[in-house]
Formats: sequence, C-alpha cells, structure tokens
Amino acid sequence: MKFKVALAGNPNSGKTTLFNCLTGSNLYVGNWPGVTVEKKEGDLKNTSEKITLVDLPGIYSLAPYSMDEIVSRNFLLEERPDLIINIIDASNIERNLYLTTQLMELDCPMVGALNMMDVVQKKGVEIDADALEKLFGFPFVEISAQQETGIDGLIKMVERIVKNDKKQEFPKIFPEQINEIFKEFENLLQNKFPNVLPDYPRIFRAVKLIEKDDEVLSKIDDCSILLEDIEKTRKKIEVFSGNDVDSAIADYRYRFITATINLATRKTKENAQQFQ
Ligand code: GDP
Ligand code: K
Ligand code: MG
Repeated sequence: MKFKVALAGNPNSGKTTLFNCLTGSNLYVGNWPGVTVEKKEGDLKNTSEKITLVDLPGIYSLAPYSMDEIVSRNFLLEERPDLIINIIDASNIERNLYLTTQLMELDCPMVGALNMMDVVQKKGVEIDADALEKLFGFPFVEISAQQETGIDGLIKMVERIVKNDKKQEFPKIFPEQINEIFKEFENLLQNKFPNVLPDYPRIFRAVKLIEKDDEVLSKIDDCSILLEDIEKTRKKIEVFSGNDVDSAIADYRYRFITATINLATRKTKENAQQFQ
C-alpha cells in the first residue's frame, strides 16, 4: 500500500525541522502548480509501508487571505491525504490550535505533533496529551523536532493511523445552538442545492459558505442562487451571538480552545511563565 500524508501547521512551528527529521529518501522539491510557492515531498523513514509526506505552506488559518492558505487548503480538499500531521508549536498552543479547529472540519484523519516540548518543559508547563486526545478526538504526540525527541513515536503513530481504517470522530466545537444553525444550513444545501460542491466535507462547506468565502463561492457556477439562504443563516448567527459572523465563529473556536487548554495543561513550577 502507498499512503499520502500532509504536514500542516503555522509558520515557524518547526515544519521544516520536522520534515527533515521524518523523511529520508526520494526528496522532491518544486513549486505548487501555477504559483511560486515551494512544494516539498519525501518518504517517511523507518516505515514498512511507503508513506509520502507533503510539506504544506505554513498557515494560520484556512481562510483565503494568502496564496499559502489557498494552496494548503486546496491540496487538503482536492488531494484528500490519508492523514494530516498537524504540527503545533506547543509553546504557543492556544494560537496554534486555532488552525487545528479548522483542520478538524476537513473530515480527514489527524495526528497532532506537539512540537517545541523542550521549550514547554523549560517554561514549567506540562501538557496532558491523553486529555487532548479525548477532547479533540485524535491523538497527540509530544516531540521536539530540534532535539529529535519523540520522532519514532510519531512515525509509529502515523503508520498505525493510515493502516487502520477506523474513522476518527471529531467533537462539535461550537455551542449547541450554532451547531443547529450549521446543521439546518447543511440540510438545506443537501436538499435544495445538491450540486453545490458535493465532494466538499459537509461542515467545511457549510462554514465557508456562511462566511461568504470568496474562493469557495468562486467555485460555484451561479452562487447568487444561494445568497438569500446564506444571509438568513448569517442573521441567525448574529442574533444568537450578538456579534458579526466572522468574529462570532472565531470567538467560539477560541472558547473551545481555552476550555481544552484549561483541562489539558498544568503548571509544574510555582513561577511557571504565563502560558499562552
Ligand atoms: P517552519 O517555519 O515551520 O518551517 O519552522 P522551522 O523548522 O524553520 O523552525 C523555526 C525555528 O524553530 C527554527 O529556529 C528551528 O530551529 C526552531 N525549532 C524547530 N523545532 C524546535 C523544537 O522542537 N525546539 C526548539 N527549541 N526549537 C525548534
Ligand atoms: K521559518
Ligand atoms: Mg519552513
């Protein structure tokens, strides 16, 4: 069997360092089609199956603000890798998990690589990877790409997940009422507009249309037919949240992250630095 795994994470989370730790042979470096964004691929080392790792451009979100974000998300949507390794700078865990909550909407198996654990330990903070797994619905492995610790464990975990076809179940991260609004909109798409991006992951499609994401709208032949239903849905979110749609969605993501961090991290020193 051959498998394809994507490495996704924020800029400066240690992606290049980790990529070099994980890959041995068959290195390919080029550009993504049509753009001057670097594309790098290599095979994972020490595996019994052929597992190709694709390094995605570093991104903070799956919003279409930059070419890097568009390249990354189109790859994840169109190539459907067997697994995403989501590298997280664990010393900035809150900001890094923002992308994680978006990757969870792509309906693709994931493993979280908690990088920079050497920095976290120096700060006097402990992260409970098992607790994170329970809260997020996919496993986390603590590593330091720079010190090359935890790498074998990460490779074993990747191999185990790609060979196992049991689906991961990701939790709903928004408040119940917001989940209901998304669900209603998903059902409406399903029933009234079955030809609109039928291959997209359902929750991702709903959220991006509600956000009026230009890139996603541009992929629909005639998106004007949807606008009235989108506006009605936006109104419901605004009324419930008392906020504009983009801020409300970002705010709910951060609330979920803050709650999970409170449950899954612990200071190990009296004078542990403020953990962000
Ligand atoms: P990228 O932008 O995501 O590709 O990140 P890089 O791999 O270039 O790493 C950014 C910086 O973080 C570099 O200076 C790395 O040496 C450093 N770095 C990467 N991983 C670790 C780690 O586990 N611990 C520490 N202390 N530094 C790391
Ligand atoms: K960098
Ligand atoms: Mg890099």
